[in-house]
Amino acid sequence: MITHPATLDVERTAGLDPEVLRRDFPVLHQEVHGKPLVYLDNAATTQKPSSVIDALVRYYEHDNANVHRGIHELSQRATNDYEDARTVVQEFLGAAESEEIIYTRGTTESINLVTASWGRANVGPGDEVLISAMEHHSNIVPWQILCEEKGARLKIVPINDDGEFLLDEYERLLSDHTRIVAVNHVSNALGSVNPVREIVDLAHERGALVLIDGAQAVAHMKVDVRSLECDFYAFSSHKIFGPTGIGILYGKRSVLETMPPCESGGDMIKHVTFEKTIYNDLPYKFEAGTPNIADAIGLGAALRYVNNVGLEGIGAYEEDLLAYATERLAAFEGVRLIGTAKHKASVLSFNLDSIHPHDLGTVLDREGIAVRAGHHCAQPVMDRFGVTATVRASFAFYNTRAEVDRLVETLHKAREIFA
Ligand code: 7TS
Repeated sequence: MITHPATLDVERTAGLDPEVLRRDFPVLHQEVHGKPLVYLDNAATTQKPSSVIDALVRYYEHDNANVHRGIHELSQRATNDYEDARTVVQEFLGAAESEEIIYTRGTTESINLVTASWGRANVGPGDEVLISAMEHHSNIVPWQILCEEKGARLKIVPINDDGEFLLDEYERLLSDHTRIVAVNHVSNALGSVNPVREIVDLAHERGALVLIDGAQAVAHMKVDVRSLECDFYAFSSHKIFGPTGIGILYGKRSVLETMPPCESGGDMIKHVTFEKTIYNDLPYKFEAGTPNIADAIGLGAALRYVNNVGLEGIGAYEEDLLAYATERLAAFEGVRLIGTAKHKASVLSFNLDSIHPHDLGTVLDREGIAVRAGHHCAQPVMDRFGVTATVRASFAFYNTRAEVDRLVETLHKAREIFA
């Protein structure tokens, strides 16, 4: 029985109206296999509003030039817009300075930058790196490679049966050998929201740094890196309504300044002779070569869009939608929810009877419903819950209860097909 309130608390959601906002997203208005598209794969990538698409078109139609080089008008416009976007990111994350914002290709590259630069310089034999049992592969493998190379130990903070980070176990695993803790803010496979503030405090007490993988957080909640006091924060533009191929590594200036460059070449230098190279200042020290100018500008447009909608309203609206979807699926015979943490954001992973998630995903697709089926690049999470894969519905503020209802109806159909 559904006990969820029939209407939304409009005050909490700051009047967020998904039907109005959907008009900003051209891709949502289409039929797939003859049915209206229901896009529930936002954890994989989000759709783009017209303002982001327009920013890309405008840049290529009017301003395209290389940055930090030319004195000509177009190069100056490109440089201004590229650097303006960096300031938008700085304000969005609450960072103290725009020099602490480094453009990367995405979360994966941001984490690899930290392991390759900070890691190589600071992790040695006998040192320890702590990650959690619910990390995406991109926050596991780079640390694994670093630890193998350096003779360091990778330690894993366990999670409970609801998919919650175990703070007391974490405290026990922290030691004077811990150099860095790397955890996600929100798990992409489970939706758990992790107690990052406490994680940072406990790590700092032991003199360890903290990297937060914010790939699944930034589109759903307000993040303030200064109040979190984390040393690094990484996210991808494409998961927050911006273009693919661009992302961010925030780093505290005091940490970034001690780090050697990662990639080298043009733009990251001040002066080059065959004898010696003087590196550029932050953030350029970490941005070798011609950057992804257009997509950085697109990311700026995406964050402006999100600011206009308002993250508080987005968070409250999505919390309501997730609670509604959770209630409907929990009441569905044969559904096993994977990830039932008390504090969750926008992700609903599940299995239905013994139907293979890929088969279920295919039935949903034939009804125009896009979900992800698989291990979600988090195989250790699948192992933890004794499954090889799940079906994952993941929400954005443009999703509606009516779409959740269509998901549930289609699951009934699937059950009949596979009975
Ligand atoms: N960290 C988390 C928590 C993620 O969810 C992802 C991508 C990444 C890192 C890597 O981000 P990228 O932009 O560099 O690829 N997660 C997913 C997902 O859940 N489905 O597709 C990609």
